[in-house]
Amino acid sequence: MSTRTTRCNGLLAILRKLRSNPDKELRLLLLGLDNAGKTTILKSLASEDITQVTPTQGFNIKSVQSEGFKLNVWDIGGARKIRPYWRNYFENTDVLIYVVDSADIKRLEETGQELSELLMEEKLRGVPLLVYANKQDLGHAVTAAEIAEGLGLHNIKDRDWQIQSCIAIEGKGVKEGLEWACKNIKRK
Ligand code: G3D
Ligand code: MG
Repeated sequence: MSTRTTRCNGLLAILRKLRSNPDKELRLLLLGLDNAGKTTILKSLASEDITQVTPTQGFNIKSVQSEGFKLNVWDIGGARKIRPYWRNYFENTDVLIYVVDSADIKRLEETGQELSELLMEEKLRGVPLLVYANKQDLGHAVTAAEIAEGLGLHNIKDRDWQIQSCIAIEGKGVKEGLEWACKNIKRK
């Protein structure tokens, strides 16, 4: 367990070091379909560093706070009627992190549809997009390039985007994605 903790703390430390403006809180949205791997990524980021996790009642939105950071996490897909509520969490987002289960080809179209709807949100306009092609350890996973193709990422012209393959359960690739994210946060 202790090696895991060390690595985890390392990730937050990287974020702290890389953010362009130490005085400004960094706001990240961590989204994707259920089962994509968001909670696993969140855990590897945060470990015991997290000061506050607030589940928002009825909406399953988790707000996680750590020194200088705020992460909002929820499962997208389904429950159309609660969607307007999400917009409250879009404000001032620095990076949108979108997690895809690369081994779940059946839901690739669904996750792509959800992503394109997010990208049309006015409040998320121009916000850099990091896509994690997660679960690369699974034999039937498709590559990050195939995920990018399936999601139509190459058609995105209104923001910076990046696809990063990762294995969240092993912590592989997570850091590389965050490094990209930090470099691409816009100074406001
Ligand atoms: P979510 O928060 O997006 O819904 P979770 O997703 O983080 O809860 O992960 C869903 C399941 O996928 C979990 O399995 C988790 O262990 C698994 N998972 C996450 N990342 C990876 C990965 O990189 N590789 C593999 N093989 N599995 C992964 P359980 O069985 O706990 O539901
Ligand atoms: Mg979860």
